[in-house]
Amino acid sequence: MSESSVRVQESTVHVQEPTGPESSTAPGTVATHCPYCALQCGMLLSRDGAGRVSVQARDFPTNQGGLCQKGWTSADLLTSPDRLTTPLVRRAKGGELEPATWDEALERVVRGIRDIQRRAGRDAVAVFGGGGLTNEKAYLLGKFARVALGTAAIDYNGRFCMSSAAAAGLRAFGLDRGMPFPLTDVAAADTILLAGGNPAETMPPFARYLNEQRRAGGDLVVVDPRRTPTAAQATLHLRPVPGTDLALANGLLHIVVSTGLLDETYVARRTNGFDEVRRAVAAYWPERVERITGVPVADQYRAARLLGAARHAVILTGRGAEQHSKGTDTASAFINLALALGLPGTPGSGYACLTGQGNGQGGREHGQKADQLPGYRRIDDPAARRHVARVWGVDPDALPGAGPSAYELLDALGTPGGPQGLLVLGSNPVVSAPNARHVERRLRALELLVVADPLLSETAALADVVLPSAQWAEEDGTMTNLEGRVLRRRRLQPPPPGVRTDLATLSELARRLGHPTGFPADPATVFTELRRASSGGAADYSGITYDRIDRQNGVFWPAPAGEDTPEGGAAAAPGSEARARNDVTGTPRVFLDAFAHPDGRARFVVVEHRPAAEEPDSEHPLLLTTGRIMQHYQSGAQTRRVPALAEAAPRPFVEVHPDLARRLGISAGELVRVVSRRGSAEAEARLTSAVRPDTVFMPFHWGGAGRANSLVGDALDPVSRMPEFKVGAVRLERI
Ligand SMILES: Nc1nc2c(c(=O)[nH]1)N[C@H]1C(S)=C(S)[C@@H](COP(=O)(O)OP(=O)(O)OC[C@H]3O[C@@H](n4cnc5c(=O)[nH]c(N)nc54)[C@H](O)[C@@H]3O)O[C@H]1N2
Ligand SMILES: Nc1nc2c(c(=O)[nH]1)N[C@H]1C(S)=C(S)[C@@H](COP(=O)(O)OP(=O)(O)OC[C@H]3O[C@@H](n4cnc5c(=O)[nH]c(N)nc54)[C@H](O)[C@@H]3O)O[C@H]1N2
Ligand code: SF4
Ligand SMILES: [Mo]
Repeated sequence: MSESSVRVQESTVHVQEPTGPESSTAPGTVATHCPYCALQCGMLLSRDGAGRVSVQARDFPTNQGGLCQKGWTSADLLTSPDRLTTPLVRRAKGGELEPATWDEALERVVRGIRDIQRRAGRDAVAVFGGGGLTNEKAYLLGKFARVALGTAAIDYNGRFCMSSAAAAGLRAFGLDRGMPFPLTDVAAADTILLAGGNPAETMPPFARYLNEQRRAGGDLVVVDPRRTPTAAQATLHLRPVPGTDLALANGLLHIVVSTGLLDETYVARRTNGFDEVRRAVAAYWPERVERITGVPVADQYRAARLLGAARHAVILTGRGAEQHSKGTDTASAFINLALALGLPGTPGSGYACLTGQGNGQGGREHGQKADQLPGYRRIDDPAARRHVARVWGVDPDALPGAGPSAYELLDALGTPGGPQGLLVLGSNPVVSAPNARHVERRLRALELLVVADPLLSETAALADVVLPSAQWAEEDGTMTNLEGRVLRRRRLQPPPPGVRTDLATLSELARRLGHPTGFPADPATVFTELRRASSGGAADYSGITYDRIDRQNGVFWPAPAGEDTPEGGAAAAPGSEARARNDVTGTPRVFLDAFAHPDGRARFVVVEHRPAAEEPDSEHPLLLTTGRIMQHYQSGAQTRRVPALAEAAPRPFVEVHPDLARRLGISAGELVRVVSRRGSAEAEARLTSAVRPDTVFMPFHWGGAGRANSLVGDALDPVSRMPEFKVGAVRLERI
């Protein structure tokens, strides 16, 4: 790794001399992956004689020997004094959580479930999962809900993450693999347009690829209202008003058409529906787009030219473009632009969404989403129900239908007719859900809240029963990273006494609910069943085995059975050119020959700009946007407990432009109150010209008084049901 390639994040990426292949790992050492984000950086975990666990970077294709600070401090949580080592039970409503035996805790859960379901029906018990769970856990959780509980009410935090891009990908391509090509293609592109992503902080080792790309003469266009560390490295930084990316993307497409940059051959050969889109974007002339977005006309032309002139170009979206009440349409607008330029399915080019959670991709494929069955099958598809019911040994008619989406599920908790019991596994919605004060009230209204977590998260603290879960270094399984590459998570050591793996917990709960078989606790057994259940589905894992993953540095889905050999080829189009260009690792590149719609073509979708659900007014004159900082992960339940990270980023803050601060009399470091129509949050004012003077930015990693989600509203995207995390109206008050 040369010195300049770590320039952006010298302080944030820790590059080590890469270690050799995992076959050379010493006893007490395992080759695994980081527990946090979707980059799933390769790491070696070693335990010394005193039981201390150390982390070493491993040379894996996605991280090339780099880890961010979260990765290299990840083992600290294994021995954290905050770790739960015994179940906790609240024996009286309003009482305290007290230590209990597993038997007492599980009996309480089972009795609670039975009481509620007897009285209020099966759907009165709900499940809330997480995109950080292994494929095995996500699969078993979905089966547990549909078979052991028989409830339709299951959804997960991925709904808050990439659901808009997934919905847009499905409608355009007929398939949602967030990144339909390997990450290395991004680094090799002549031009990259990145809308609403800040990988310098959210995926630092990947941001090094972007540096390499520019060193090699490539161009990077970043679309972000803030001048982030990523934007600071861009050839061109477009700073739209939050919530206006759709208009910007339509405007870029307008320029592509008007300046002859359209790839007419590709559009004719590989797509449908362009004429309608061409007519629609005619209304997005550059001056109008400048009025809506604030992006100067000249910059719009420059961005379109950089994309249009590139031999290989990649368009990427992150949460900044997607987490809106028009997030699906916004992702569609960027996909339209990519299609007009002939990028998707062209080797070296493409459109991708940067999936965020550790198993954000796999987590959405195996059935913890309200409308899905394993293999990315639709729960309302009779053939899918028959297939999965056969694997599960149940009657297809006994499988519930689609349930409510994440926020709608949380919103209904404890209401008449809504769920009275909830099992949470792998999420901390008290901090991370929108309209969080309301969600907290709904959670408190439940008759039975059960949370399985390694730590007493803010959500676990409200529970009636808390079940201590094993951590990543204490379990085996698979994760599917942002590229659609299925990886092995390997166990270094058993969980501490008193702690169980989530699979063991689900297995035992199912047994006590009357299902002595069908819920194995062993990950390899679960994976074997998952392969069968996914077989023939869009996300086909049937040809993936733990061994094959080991041999091939991961396997990209789809990977149908019959190709389970090192010589096995791509699945997308057997015998085709695509097969030859893909290789032994499953299907690194989908869409090379055909898209997944029945006619093999991609679809343009007409999308129109519309205002955010909430616009500034005289009482709430500022825009609020929310997101992440490098040191903390998500709700912060984990990273706030890692000493080095807590020290580096100890408290909530709000970024305020110095001009705005001057106007309001706010000085640097002062505690201020941010007020929205839902409530308020207190945070330290951080003065920086990186934010627009009309916008403030808050990270969402803290609960309590500094909780950003106390401010966020309940507007949802009509297609994906994604909340509007990225734009709202607020005012600032001095305290
Ligand atoms: N350090 C860290 N890394 C993480 C995570 C974490 O919590 N912490 N979480 C992981 C997960 S689950 C995810 S989903 C990813 C998310 O990764 P990113 O998408 O990179 O993260 P965000 O900070 O949510 O949003 C990115 C940018 O969107 C910008 N933005 C805000 N509003 C708008 C808008 O209207 N338009 C545009 N174009 N941009 C806007 C923000 O200024 C921000 O810089 O990160 C993953 N990696
Ligand atoms: N305002 C605002 N809000 C947002 C966002 C935003 O940009 N702005 N981003 C949204 C996005 S993209 C996401 S992905 C969500 C994420 O939000 P959350 O779902 O709250 O994410 P985490 O903090 O990762 O929660 C994981 C919880 O599960 C526990 N856990 C970790 N691993 C395991 C495991 O293997 N088993 C079990 N049982 N528990 C485990 C952790 O200790 C933690 O308590 O937040 C969303 N909320
Ligand atoms: S970039 Fe993501 S996967 Fe890599 S070390 Fe950091 S948190 Fe872990
Ligand atoms: Mo996410």
